[in-house]
Amino acid sequence: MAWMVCLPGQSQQQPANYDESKVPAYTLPALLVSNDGKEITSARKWEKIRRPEILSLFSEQMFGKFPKGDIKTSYETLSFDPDALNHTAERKQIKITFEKNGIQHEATLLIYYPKQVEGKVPVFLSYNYFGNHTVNSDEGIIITSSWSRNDQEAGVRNNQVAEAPRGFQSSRWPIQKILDAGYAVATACYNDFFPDAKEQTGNSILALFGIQSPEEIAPDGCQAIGVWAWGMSRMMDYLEKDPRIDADNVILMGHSRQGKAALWAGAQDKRFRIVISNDSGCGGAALSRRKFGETIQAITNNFPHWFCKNFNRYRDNEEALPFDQHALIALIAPRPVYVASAEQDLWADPKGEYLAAYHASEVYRLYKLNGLETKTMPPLNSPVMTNVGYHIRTGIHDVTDFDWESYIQFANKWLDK
Ligand code: GTR
Repeated sequence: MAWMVCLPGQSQQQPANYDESKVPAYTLPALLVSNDGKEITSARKWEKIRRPEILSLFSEQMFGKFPKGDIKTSYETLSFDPDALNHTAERKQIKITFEKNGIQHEATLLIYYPKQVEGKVPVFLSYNYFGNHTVNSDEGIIITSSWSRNDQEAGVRNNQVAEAPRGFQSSRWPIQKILDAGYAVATACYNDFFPDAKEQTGNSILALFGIQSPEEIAPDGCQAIGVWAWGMSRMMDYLEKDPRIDADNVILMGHSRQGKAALWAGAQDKRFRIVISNDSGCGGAALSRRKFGETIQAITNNFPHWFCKNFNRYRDNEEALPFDQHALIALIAPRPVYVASAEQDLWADPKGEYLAAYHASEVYRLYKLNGLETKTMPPLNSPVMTNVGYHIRTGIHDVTDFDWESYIQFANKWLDK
């Protein structure tokens, strides 16, 4: 079946550890001690001293910096249907054009608004993997990206390859359920910003800065994840201008590699009111030092175009990292954050995801907010909904109705509605 999504782990060459007893002993870098040894005892000190330190470490050592310089952005409404999805939704599609140095780059944003709610609505914002038309079989969705992982392997782009079938990702996008709960849904294909393959730098947003290949990127310059995170903020820029969107209540959700990008975007851009990491694993919510499942060695081998080159320093050298992924989650405080794992998704290290969220909770407590209280993971399918939310559900690496139902419940609980 040509359109089967490759399960994580299938393409790895390195043997992975799945034995809890072989997890090395490790010490996490302290969240509440500054680089020069000062104790961080208040939310104010966290925001003034420690948060900026951690943010620059992630940007210099892991995700990389987005290039400096203005980009001209314009928006064009490609279509508006006041009566979509069996009269339950309005559908809008917007072309966002980025321009610099005479080069243009486009992304297409698809938004469904719940018709039963008048005025401004909160929104779930999330990238899709295979093109907007794959999230629902709605014939009105403009085909945007024909990139697939298969195409990525082949290294060919648009038009030259078959399009992903309309609606084939709809099990991951219960749009009706989200609309019924009173939320809008906004999505664009992540390949619009950086096609997810090696050697695609020249087809990414980085080309606007004259960058055509990885060789032209500085050791602390961003690649795909940095660009995807940047793109999430650019979609947020549009949502802020949309009269139907309550831009104070934008929930950013990302699955897997996009979950890594969502955490990074949420860490940098405080406009995101809630951030959700679905099965984000290594380089996302999972602690690197556990070396359980996917490791820095494996991820940087398989995906050399995701992180900045400095991150290669930590291949099989996790102890040297000046942070671990609990610090990434902590950067989202005091905004609610939700980390979700799947029982069979061992490649993403569910326990490492839980522990990172648990350790990040320390920063939430500085704000007098509740986080995860215990190192023991909750039972299967039993979400914890403190300011740091968490669940581990039965099943594989995926996005399911259970995940979405939990995210809706979490948003209902924490948004100013
Ligand atoms: C895997 C990768 C993971 C995860 C996943 C996905 O191949 O090793 O880090 O991001 O893909 O994005 O589905």
